[in-house]
Amino acid sequence: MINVAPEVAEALQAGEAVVALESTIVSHGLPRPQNAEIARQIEAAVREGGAVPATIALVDGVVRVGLDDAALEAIATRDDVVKCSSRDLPIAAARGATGATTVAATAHLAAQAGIGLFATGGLGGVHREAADTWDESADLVALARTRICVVCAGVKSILDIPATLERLETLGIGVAGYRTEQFPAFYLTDSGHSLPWRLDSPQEIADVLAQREALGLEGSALVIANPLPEDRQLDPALHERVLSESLAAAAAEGVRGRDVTPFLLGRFHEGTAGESLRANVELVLSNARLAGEIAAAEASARG
Ligand code: PSU
Ligand code: MN
Repeated sequence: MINVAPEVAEALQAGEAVVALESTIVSHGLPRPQNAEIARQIEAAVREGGAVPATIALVDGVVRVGLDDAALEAIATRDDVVKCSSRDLPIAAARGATGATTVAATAHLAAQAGIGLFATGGLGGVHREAADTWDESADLVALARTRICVVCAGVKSILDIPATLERLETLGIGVAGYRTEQFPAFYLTDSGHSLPWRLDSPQEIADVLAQREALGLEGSALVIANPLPEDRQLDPALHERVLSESLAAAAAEGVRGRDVTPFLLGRFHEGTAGESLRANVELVLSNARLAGEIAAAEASARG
């Protein structure tokens, strides 16, 4: 039921480096019409890192691991693309729907296909009103039970970051900063929260992944938090202003469930005159390249 693109299947067969990419960021996280071109740039960044990209999505009811140009274009432009978390996949597939996969769904499908590395922008997590709404992303529980290493710029700054860090700890999900002790906040370099571990090279991360297998802990994810350099982050004052306006708008309009994250990201793209988009693209490209490098380091260790 999972259709793996020939280039991806060959690389996996040969033990070569492969990196999974999610598609919700393309369909719901990035504005049109730039999203299709950015999706291609993300794939190119994985190749620069030394790996084969495998963007994952549901196309007309079939899970595709590795998209051709037509499928990527469909995800970026079609109006009937459903945001699919893990729980949505069987229903959407049975209906023949076209769906974009979130971090939760992509991590699951990547692991099913035998892919160990995954790059995205920012993970989902605990929302700021979670004490009242119980809104916590399914990304967290999915990562607690999936053999994957995900490279991201932390969790989205629209979230309750300290609560999310606590949940990552409770769920047994490893978190390490890449060349930093500070947890990034997506658009921002530093969330103000420190991390228990720092890793400084793709090789060091590959060593950790080998130990995860050796210790029988491969059933859970390792999160590599890769921040934007400080001079490339979104201006923190602008961030603060747009964030409070966006949260107020979401509350006023009664936005709920899976619409919350796309709504807030969309407000950012509109409210920062392109600055949040610039930062978002830069951080995703950086994560994709690093994930490619880690996958390549793992592949060369396999021989
Ligand atoms: N990171 C981005 N852009 C996005 C997302 C993450 O840079 O659009 C998406 C991911 O697919 C993530 C989802 O899994 O948002 C989280 O949504 P929710 O909070 O509804 O679980
Ligand atoms: Mn939610």
